[in-house]
Amino acid sequence: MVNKDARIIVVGGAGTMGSSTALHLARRGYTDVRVLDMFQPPSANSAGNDMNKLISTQYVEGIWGRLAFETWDLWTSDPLFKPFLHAVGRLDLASSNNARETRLRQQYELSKAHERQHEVEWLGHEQDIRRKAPYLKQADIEGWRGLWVKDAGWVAARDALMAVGAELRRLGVKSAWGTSGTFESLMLETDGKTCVGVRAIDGTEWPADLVVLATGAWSPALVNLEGQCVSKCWQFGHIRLNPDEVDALRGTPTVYNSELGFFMEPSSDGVMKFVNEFEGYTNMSTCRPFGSDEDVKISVPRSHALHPTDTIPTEGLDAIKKVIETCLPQLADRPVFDTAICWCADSFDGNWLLCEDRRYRGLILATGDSGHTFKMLPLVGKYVADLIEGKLSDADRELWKWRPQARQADDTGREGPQCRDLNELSGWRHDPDS
Ligand code: FAD
Ligand code: FSA
Repeated sequence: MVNKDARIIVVGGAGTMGSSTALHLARRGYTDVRVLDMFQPPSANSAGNDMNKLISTQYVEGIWGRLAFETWDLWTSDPLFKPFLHAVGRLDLASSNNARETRLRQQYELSKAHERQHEVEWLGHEQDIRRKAPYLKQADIEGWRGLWVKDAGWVAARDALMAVGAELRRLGVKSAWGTSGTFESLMLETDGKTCVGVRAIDGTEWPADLVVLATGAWSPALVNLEGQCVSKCWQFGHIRLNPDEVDALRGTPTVYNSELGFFMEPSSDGVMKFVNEFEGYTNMSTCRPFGSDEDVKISVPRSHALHPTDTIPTEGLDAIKKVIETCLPQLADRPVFDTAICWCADSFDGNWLLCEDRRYRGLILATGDSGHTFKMLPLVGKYVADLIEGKLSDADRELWKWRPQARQADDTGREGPQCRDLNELSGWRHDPDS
């Protein structure tokens, strides 16, 4: 059991899992919590630093089904999070009669039967889709089918991260940003097995009784995770709408198609984000994570915040334009601006790596992803705090355990073939000196 006055450091504490962890710890009365991060909230390096993110409760089955309802309940009730939820519903669509459609149909059947989820509708014909979503009247959706779910929508992601950061300050959580907040290594006891703090890249030492590593896509490059997570990136871009176009899309359900991409209504000042869906890219590089006694070649994030002249691969830009052309052809002539790459640390099975590190006593890992942890912002820290307090259920502990042996399972929880490397692609890298 950890005492309430234990010194707890959360590395990555201005990101999604880290700020949620610090929030839950502070709310439970821990008095000496400090967040470290390269950037202050909303961290410019966080995958969550984005105008909006999808949220949905349609998964129903398994762990993500349970978590989706739990997090929905927090977004709809917790005064800290409520202002950032836009419960506009979701259209989850498949372009053709394939496995994806079968899965959506299963989700529909399961949802109808679920005690919590009756407000779903099967849209078995493109006319059903257009009736539900008149804003898709010009869309090229012949043969599309899918699901409408009411308890879904989007969250104002960057604003929510910022609000959590402000709440952490109000609750007395300490912080360090910039070079003194940037993790370089763990500090270990002479036994080499007990973690006693964190050393930052400027040499600052932060002694701690407990360290939580919640560094998202950077985690595998910082601490040797023995291949359990792979950093991968996705991309997005924006277009500008006039006030009439904004009005026409206001409050409309989010649109998602796993073979194409997704979008949400524009902001009130006319900025609309589009994301293409695909299997992600790696950025293979040489590095030496803490705990590794030799250099390793793994995927390492190259972030937009640290490389602001980078854009996105040409094929990615084309794929984003295809989402617009297909769904909202009347907007297809708009220039796509503010394109950026965004990084996640995918675990091989799509579940969190949320456990005590077996190698270093006093180190908790709160990382691993499957691309939908932003919607868990109000919730994920509860589970980290439960882990710290020894309250995690056996089933959850088993699901999120340290599990390098299971890497061969070959179940990424993702669709699509093996992903490609950014360095094979053109159009995105614009180093000022090249
Ligand atoms: P992050 O939020 O990225 O936090 C990691 C933190 O670690 C950052 O603040 C970073 O600055 C910090 N850090 C890194 N290195 C160091 C260091 N050396 N020292 C100190 N701090 C460090 N999820 C959804 O739920 N819905 C969506 O619609 C959705 N859309 C997405 C779209 C895109 C294009 C992408 C890329 C992701 C999307 N996601 C979505 C996924 C979601 O953003 C991630 O699952 C989530 O943000 C991951 O949280 P995290 O805490 O693990 O990482
Ligand atoms: O339904 C969702 O919440 C989609 S999350 C969005 C997403 O694009 C992933 O689908 C993608 O694979 C990647 O992780 C980026 O985020």
